[in-house]
Amino acid sequence: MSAQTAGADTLPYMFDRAAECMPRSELKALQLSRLKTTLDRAYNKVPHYKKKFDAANVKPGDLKSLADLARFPFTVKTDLRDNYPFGMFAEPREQLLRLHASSGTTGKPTVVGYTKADLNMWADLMARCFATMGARPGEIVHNAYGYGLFTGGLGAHYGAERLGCTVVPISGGGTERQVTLLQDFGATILCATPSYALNIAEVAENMGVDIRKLPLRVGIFGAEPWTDAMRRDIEARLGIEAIDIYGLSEIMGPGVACECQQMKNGLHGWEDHFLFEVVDPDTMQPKPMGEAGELVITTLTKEALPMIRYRTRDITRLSDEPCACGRSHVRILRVTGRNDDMLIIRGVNVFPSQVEAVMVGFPGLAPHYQLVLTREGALDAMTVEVEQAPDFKGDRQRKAEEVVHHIKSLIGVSCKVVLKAPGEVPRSQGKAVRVKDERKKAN
Ligand code: DLL
Repeated sequence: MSAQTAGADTLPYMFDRAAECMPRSELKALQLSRLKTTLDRAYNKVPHYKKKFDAANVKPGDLKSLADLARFPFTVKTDLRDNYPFGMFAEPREQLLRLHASSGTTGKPTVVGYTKADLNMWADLMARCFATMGARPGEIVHNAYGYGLFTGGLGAHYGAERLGCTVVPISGGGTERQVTLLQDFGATILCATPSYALNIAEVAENMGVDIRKLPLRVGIFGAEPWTDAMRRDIEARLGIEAIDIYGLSEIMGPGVACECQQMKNGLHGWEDHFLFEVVDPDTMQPKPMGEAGELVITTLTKEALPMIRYRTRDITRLSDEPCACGRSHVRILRVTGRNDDMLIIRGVNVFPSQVEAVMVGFPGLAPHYQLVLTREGALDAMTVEVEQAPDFKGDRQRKAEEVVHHIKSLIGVSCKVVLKAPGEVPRSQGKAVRVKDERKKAN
């Protein structure tokens, strides 16, 4: 594959125009043939899939159309845990060039593996994302995603190199040094979690560095849910354009989908390599295009770890409306949260991102917050701990009450709000911890 510049037409710069603008009928035909190969690979090479398909009484040969995929069983995170460490691999371990894993704080880690072809495909798709989000060959990419077992650091690293960028592999942490290197090297692209980007902005301010005056122009942010309110705040604080990128280790890592710089209105999901479905998480029935539900992804080209109908737990909607950027792939409309992150506060369902959307940008508040869960009798209660802005001079109690009313009127949930002094809410080095669960201690 090679990078292409815009021709006489008005299409933007793309890394792989033939794939990104493929007519939908061609995309569907490609998906069907790749899906057949993937189902064969899974059934014949992974005992877990053979057992699951046999139990559901389906064979790879039963797939005649894309709609037939609905007959095949789902795959869930515990399937990876139950087959720890290498039981889900469709290739002998000797054929794998790399392993990544989740942290495993709630049990055994989930392990994912890549063949040479898988790593190649990942680098190509990440290069495609970088170009889609506005990066160009020759730019300096400051990569503050964590390097290590987490897929963010190395995933972004090889994609940026593949596009022809100069990578600064700084990883997360050591924030003052990050600011110094942003000044000294003059990176134009920043890769980080949105919460860590805010941390960088704050440390720069404390160092007396006006980060908005640096050459930095685009931020490539993902790995955790974030809202448009947070986007506006980050853009103002860093003086950059903030763009959303999505991915998960079980499917590949970062680069499964990303926004285009032109529209920033939904993340193009690369349908030549993945098949996207949205299902009702209670009934597991497919949802029509445009309706919210759980995102389910099937890999179409992965060798080492084919994933059949993987339940991501991420809540989103799909859109097949054409995008003005010219790319033909379906869009994932922002991941608003995970269904396992949903809180039920005094009977009201609420996602942390809804609270974020209300608070970020609220006058007098800084964008640093945590939600503390406690038990009051039989019900869960929530205290929002949010920092006051450093220049806030008003009455803290009154400000807290204002926020309580605002949350109640916009999302219908009653909670307590505690205004914290600047610096009191822990800062993120990677994925932010938004919820502190103190319910178990109380029991
Ligand atoms: O977070 C991969 C990644 C790295 C994506 C860097 C983007 C940038 P995991 O650690 O396996 O992989 O976590 C995957 O993070 O299922 C979502 O719940 C969440 N997530 C990732 N990107 C976004 C996003 C990486 N843009 C889990 N918006 C996913 C909301 C996101 N949630």
